[in-house]
Amino acid sequence: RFDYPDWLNVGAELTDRMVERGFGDRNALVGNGRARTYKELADWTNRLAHALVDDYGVKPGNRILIRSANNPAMVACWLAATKVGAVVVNTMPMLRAGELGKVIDKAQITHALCDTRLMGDLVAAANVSDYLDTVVGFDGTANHDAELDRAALTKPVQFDAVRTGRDDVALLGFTSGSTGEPKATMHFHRDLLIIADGYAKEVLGVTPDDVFVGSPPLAFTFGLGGLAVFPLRFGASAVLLENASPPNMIEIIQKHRATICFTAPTAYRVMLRAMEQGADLSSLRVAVSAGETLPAPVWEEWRDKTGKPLLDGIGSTEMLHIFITNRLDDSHPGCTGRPVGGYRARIVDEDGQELPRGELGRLAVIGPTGCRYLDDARQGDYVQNGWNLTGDTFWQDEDGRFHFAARSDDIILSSGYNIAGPDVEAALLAHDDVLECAVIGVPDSQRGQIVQAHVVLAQGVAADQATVERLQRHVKDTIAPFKYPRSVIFCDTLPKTQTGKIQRFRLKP
Ligand code: 3SK
Repeated sequence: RFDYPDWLNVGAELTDRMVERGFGDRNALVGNGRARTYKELADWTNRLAHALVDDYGVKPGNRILIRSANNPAMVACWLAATKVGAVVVNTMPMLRAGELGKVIDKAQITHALCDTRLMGDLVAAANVSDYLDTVVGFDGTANHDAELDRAALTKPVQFDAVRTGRDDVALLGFTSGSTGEPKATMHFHRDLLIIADGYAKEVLGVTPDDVFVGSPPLAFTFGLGGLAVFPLRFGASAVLLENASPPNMIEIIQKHRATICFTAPTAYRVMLRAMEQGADLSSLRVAVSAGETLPAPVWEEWRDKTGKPLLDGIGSTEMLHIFITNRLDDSHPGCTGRPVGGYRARIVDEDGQELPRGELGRLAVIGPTGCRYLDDARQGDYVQNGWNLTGDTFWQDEDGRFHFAARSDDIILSSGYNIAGPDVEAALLAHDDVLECAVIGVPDSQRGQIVQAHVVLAQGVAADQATVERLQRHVKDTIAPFKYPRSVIFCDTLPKTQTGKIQRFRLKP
């Protein structure tokens, strides 16, 4: 299915090869007030590649850290580092020196490319690192006015990309999962094309006329795929936003007539409210939701307002991108869909035995981009007999579609009932008083565990006992009453990972 030449460099594939294929004059990346064509991107990345080799001594196999918000310069640095055969670790601007230090040590980073606006924490981490000795600043704005930009300016626009093997590691994706301790997943040059030639082609049907927009950081493989690899693989364009708050995204979708959006359910809820105030999001041909479960009411309201489905899917940094998804012509509320071509999935018990349709169990998936942790004993927990165990509890219906129940850690056992926290969350989110919520199980002497909801209230709603009782009544009226939250705690925010996933484990007593 995915047949690539032995020698493959994904940086060259997404730039020089696209120019050779006739896309040179089309816009590739837009950001910070400027658009770059494929030809400009190819030239830019080739100059940067020369600078990395000639001025900073980068060698194939060196590990390079990139630190930036989402902008075209970050993508250019990633492509250039990939062209020189380096292994790239993209990181998020929010990381502080301590967190960067862990990444640097784990990945044995020797070189770092950093937006000059974000130097402080990186320099602090470099000062105490045994590995990192070269930190180079680049200009993340459109001015090209930093050390790396100046070094690249005088270099030729032709660069022979290093002949990497298709199974050479190109990317280390870091994940803290929902449990805190960082792991690095290795992905090959070919993996980055597989997610485009699989998911993006088959499910999104990307064409050169598509304009991508979205919120996930490029440092998260969800964002790197959705906002760089997918558009560049098909001659489309991406608008990159340093600030991808929902209001900003809404403005950009309207301004650029974006056609494909990647973001999480909370942002789609804000978009739905904005449509009621007159926002025109009709240019969106596909809206992809992932990172958190998509509550059925949000799916339904989106379909009612736009006439199109919100495409829910599940991916992971371990698998690189989305591996089970709804389709544009086969999308259902509260359902994650079917495996992407090339992947297989099944539901298994604790011993890895396949369970009958309808039964709750562990999701196991197998496919071409499966998990390979860098030097981590947890490899054997995640991959068993070739099957990747994602840590999610799912069930499969009679038609073979997969349905998310909960993260396996988020199943609550109360008075003999198995309660999936996300069911209770979906019921709460359907109430206008609730902006965000997270549901956990807490120990209880009578029931083993009880359901506890942590709720961020919508503006102006009183955090009082009357609201608690209103929400409890609402849950009992919406889903099986035994699932209602016996304990409700109001809070201003919920703890989240840098990629926006709610960290329910941090709410546990
Ligand atoms: O849902 C996720 O966590 C995810 C992670 C990596 C790539 C894609 C997705 C959707």
